Amino acid sequence: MYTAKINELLKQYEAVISKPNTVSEKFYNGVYDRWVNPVLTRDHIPVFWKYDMNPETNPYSMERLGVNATFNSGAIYLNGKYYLVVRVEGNDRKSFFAVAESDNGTEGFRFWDYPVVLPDTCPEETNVYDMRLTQHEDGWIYGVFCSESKDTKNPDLSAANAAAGIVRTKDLKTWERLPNLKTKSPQQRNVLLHPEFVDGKYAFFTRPQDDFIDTGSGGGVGFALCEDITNPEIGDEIIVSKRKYHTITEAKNGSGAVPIKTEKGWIHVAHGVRNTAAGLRYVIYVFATDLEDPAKLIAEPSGFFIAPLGEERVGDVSNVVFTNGAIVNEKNEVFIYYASDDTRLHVATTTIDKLIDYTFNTPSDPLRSPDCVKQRCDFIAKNLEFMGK
Ligand code: BGC
Ligand code: BMA
Repeated sequence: MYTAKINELLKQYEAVISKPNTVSEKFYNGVYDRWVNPVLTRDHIPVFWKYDMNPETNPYSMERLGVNATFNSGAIYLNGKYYLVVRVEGNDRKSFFAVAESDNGTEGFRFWDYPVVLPDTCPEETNVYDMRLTQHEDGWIYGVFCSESKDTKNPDLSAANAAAGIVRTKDLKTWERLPNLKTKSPQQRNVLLHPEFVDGKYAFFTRPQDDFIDTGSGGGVGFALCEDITNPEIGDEIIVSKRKYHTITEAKNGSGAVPIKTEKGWIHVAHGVRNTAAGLRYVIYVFATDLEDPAKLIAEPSGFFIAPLGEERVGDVSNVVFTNGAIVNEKNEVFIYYASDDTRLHVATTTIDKLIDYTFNTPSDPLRSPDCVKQRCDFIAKNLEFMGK
């Protein structure tokens, strides 16, 4: 019924999906494990999304609608299964969302037959990406994502506007679209909904920015409350995790995964960006906020948590790791889904205990070389004493 080539592609696809994954032995830091294989690549895209399967209309077994990349994914754990809402990018550069499901979170991710079909409510919207999935205490699962539109007032062809799009669902199948979040800042990216009410209100972590690319006066990861989620609007944003000179967040930073609740505080796995002669370098960092006041910073370990390593360094947008999803299962195992280079998706695994230890016992950034040397010398001195030298 299929051509020999299509049969071969179907076999190759099954081989990719059923390939076992293992913890990498090349990498160790005691904080988290890296895994050998990416959990999702463009080879995980079903053959029938790309090829016309019918030999009569596709005698050459030719790809008709290619897929370029599978990356920045929202993540959620439901009924013992691991679900990702993946950013899939077609060869046409447009992104869309698709659900992939796995039994154990580190391998076997398989896309559902159809991508997510969002209600098409914004005629000017050109691209959507980077959904954060929040299991909210109001009973809904919210997806907050970047809704990108052409800036028609600016003659520059690349001028665009970024806003926070909001959808909600109960089953990842039927999605209700709410209006885009209204904020005082001209643009927004990397917005997510906090899982709990704060002072009886919905709470958003934001990333105010003056321009589409440059954050400008936007000082970092922001926070604001919202009265009505069906008519979502926020007032002034408090800056929770600041952008700082000569750190990993100098150019930009932004929320990543939905905050993880622990006995010591909310742990945020976010991203920081610095500029280099080779372009922007994106790394993942961690900070924590207060359980009572989720806008209050209580810990910020120095430096990056995950930086692009080895093969992760090269892709469509090289020197980038980015996260917008993590899962904690009932064994308190933590799965951090991070993409490299806007190309493929990986997983790093750790536990809540280790994440707490990392977050609260890693020293903070002294911000100046002389103070960093002092920090390291004190550290060495303690060790040498312990070592009896
Ligand atoms: C891309 C995003 C990118 C953003 C800012 C968008 O057009 O789709 O991946 O983060 O531009 O560079
Ligand atoms: C951004 C993000 C991501 C992307 C990154 C690197 O601003 O929102 O979509 O991974 O740039 O291109």
